[in-house]
Amino acid sequence: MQKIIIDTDPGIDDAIAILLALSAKQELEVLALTTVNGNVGLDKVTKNAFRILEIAGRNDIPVYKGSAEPLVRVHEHCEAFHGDDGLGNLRMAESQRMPEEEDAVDYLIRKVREDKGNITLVPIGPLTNIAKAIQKDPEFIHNVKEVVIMGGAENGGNMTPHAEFNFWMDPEAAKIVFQAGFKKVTMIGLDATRDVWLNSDLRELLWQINTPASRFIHQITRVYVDGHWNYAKEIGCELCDVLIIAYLLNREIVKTKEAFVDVETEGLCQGASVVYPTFIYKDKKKNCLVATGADKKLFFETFFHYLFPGYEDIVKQYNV
Ligand SMILES: [Ca+2]
Repeated sequence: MQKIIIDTDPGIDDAIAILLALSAKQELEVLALTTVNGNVGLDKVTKNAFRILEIAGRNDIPVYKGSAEPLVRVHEHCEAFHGDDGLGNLRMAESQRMPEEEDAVDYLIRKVREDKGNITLVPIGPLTNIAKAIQKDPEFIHNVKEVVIMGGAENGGNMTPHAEFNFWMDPEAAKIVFQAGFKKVTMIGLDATRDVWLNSDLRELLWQINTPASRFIHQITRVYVDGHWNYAKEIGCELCDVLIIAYLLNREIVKTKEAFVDVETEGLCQGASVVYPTFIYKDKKKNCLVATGADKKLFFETFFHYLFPGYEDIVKQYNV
């Protein structure tokens, strides 16, 4: 059993990632969700965290509210991709639950100290909360077991030609995380998430499976598919954050290489992750594993196996 804290900005792909994590009851213990400004503002993402937990029937999981702004900059959000509410504009009823009183950064620091070396951090939004925890507690990096990040890209961004959204939102925070010295960091960025594409057949399958979770995923991805079409004239959508959870469930899904990663914070390439493969740049000391690609078939088999058991075999019939 892996103990994880998901640091998240839900977000359509965040929502699906959280549902997948909660469906793997034997493999993942989700200790809490910590929220961060990202796809939409902090109040919206925090409300969305509760909505997702409601859908999953997991109102026992605490939600800690984190950073409302990046460390040093101000950015616009991503409503064009995720809807005005950040969750596909379904006009769902709001949960009556409230976030815990403790701030997300203080919670992260406290929780990993109490359970030293046993907790994996799973940031699937901008890295603001994690960077603040590093700055606030010198022991923090030593208490964390592992950090598995959705963000960055070795080859090509999605906000600019070089920057991926989460790193672009808060490049200073991303830089701090890579320089911090965690025992184990894995950066799963666009080089791998591009491989996990929800096509029209699979999305239709979710509708036909007809459970609250499958219909929810079908419905929230409507706006997301529209965003991909408007942006790049592509049909379907990329399940970025979901790949990170799938990787925790089966490490074979993502191919990685050892690298030294730094993050550009200024100029034309701000928010870009600069990846030095250590087998080429021998003077650079490895500070993470970088994902180079994903096994799409294995990803979707894992996705359906946990979330919608019995349907993983049907996936094989469709041209994933
Ligand atoms: Ca996210």
